[in-house]
Amino acid sequence: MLKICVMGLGYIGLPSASIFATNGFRVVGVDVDAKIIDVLRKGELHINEPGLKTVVCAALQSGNMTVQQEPEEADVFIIAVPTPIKEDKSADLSYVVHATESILPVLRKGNLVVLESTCPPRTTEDILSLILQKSGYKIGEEIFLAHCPERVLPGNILHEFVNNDRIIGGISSSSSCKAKEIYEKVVQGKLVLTDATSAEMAKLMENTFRDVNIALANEVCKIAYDLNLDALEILKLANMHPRVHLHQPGPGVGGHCLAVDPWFVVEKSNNAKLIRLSREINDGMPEFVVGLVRNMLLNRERPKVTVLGVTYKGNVDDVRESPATKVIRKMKQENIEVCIYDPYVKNYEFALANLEEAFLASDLVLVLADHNEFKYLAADELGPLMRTKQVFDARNCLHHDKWKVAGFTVKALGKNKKPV
Ligand code: SAJ
Repeated sequence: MLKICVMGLGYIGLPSASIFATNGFRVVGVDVDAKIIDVLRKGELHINEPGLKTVVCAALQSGNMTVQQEPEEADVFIIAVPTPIKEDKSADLSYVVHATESILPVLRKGNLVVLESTCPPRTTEDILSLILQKSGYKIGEEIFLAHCPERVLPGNILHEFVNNDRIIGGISSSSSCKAKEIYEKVVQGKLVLTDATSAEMAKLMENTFRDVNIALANEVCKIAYDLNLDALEILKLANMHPRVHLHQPGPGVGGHCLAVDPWFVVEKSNNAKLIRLSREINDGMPEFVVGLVRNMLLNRERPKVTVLGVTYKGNVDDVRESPATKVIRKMKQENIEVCIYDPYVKNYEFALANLEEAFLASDLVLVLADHNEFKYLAADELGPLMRTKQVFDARNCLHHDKWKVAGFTVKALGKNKKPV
C-alpha cells in the first residue's frame, strides 16, 4: 500500500488526506497545531465542510489514516499549508518553507513531493527545489517534485476534488508522470501535464479571472449609483448576450483565494496593472457599503445595526479576509453599535449575538453573507423587535417582498432605481 504524508490538515489538506485514505492509500496527516490533532483524534472536525466529517471518520476508523504533529517516512509528501499575504501584499511562504524543511530528515530516494498550496510563480522551481537539494538527492531524478494546485470550491470540496480536471506541473517530466500516477487513483477529471511554473501561473490566473470580473461588476454597481440605474438589471440584460458573463457585485471579495492570489502575480510583474486595480476596487467595496449604510442611518442618534453573516461567502464558516469584518470595523469606528448574528461562526474577532438580541432596538438589518437560512427569517416576527424597520441587503439574497410586506424599507446593493 503506497503511503502518503499530507502536510497541513486545513481546508485542502484534510479533504485530500481523507479522500486518499478512503481510496486505498495509507495516509499520515500532519499538522503542527496540537489542538487540530486532538480534535481530529476525537472524531471531531475543526472546519465545517459538507460531507467532510463522514469521509474523515471513515478514513480514521479504517486505520488507513492517522494524524500527528511530525512527518514520517512515506512514498509521497503532499504539502497543503497556507500561503497568506504579508502587510506589504507579498506572499508569506514561511509555512511552505517550514513544511518542506520538516520532511528533509525523512526523505528517501524515489519519493515524490507535491506542492498543492497556491504560490507565486517559480516557488516550486526556485524555493522548494533548493530546500530539497539539501537532502543530497538529485531533484527531478531521485526526488520527484511537482506543483498540483487544488481547484476545489469551499462548500463543494468533496465533489470538486474528485470531478474537476487538474493541472500537474512537474519540474521534470518524470516528476509529472509520478504525480499523475498518484492523482489518477482518486481524480475522475482530466489530469493535464505541464511544467511547475506554468501550473503555478495557471492556478493564479483562474482566481484572478474571477477577481477581475467581480471588480468589473462592482464598478458597474458604483456607476449605476451615479446614473440612478439598477445595476442588477443591467448585469442581467448584458448577460443575455451569448458571450458575456458579468459577475455579481457584493460588499467585497474575501476568502483565502481570490482576495490573496492576484497579489502573487502583482508581486512578480510590473505589468500586472489591471490585476492590481481590480484588487483595489474589490478592497474598496466595504467602505462603499458603509457609505450606503450611513445614508440609511441619517438623523439616528446612537444607531444600532444588525449584521447578518460575517463569513466571506454564504453557507461556509470561513471568515478569512471576509469583507464583512472590514465593514464592521469601519462602522464601529463611526460609533455605530453593531450586533452580529451568524449561525455558522463560533469564534470571531467581535462578539456574536443570538437572533433576538441582534434585532432588538436595531435601526437597520445589514446582510453581509448570503447564508441560505437568512432567506427563511420571519420578517414579520423580527420587525416588531426593531426601532427602525430597515434592511440593506448587500448580497441580494433576501426575499425583498416578504420584508416589504412586514413594513420594512428595503434597499439592496446595486438596486437603486425605483420600479417603472
Ligand atoms: N464573489 C462576488 N461576486 C461574484 C462571485 C463571488 O462578490 O460574482 C465573492 C464571494 O462573495 C466571496 C469571493 O468572491 O467573497 C470568493 O468566492 P468564490 O465562491 O468566487 O471563490 P472561493 O474563494 O470560495 O474559491 C475560489 C474558487 N476559484 C474559482 O472559482 C476560479 C475555487 O475553485 C478555488 O479552488 C479556490 O478559490 C482556491 O482555493 O483557490
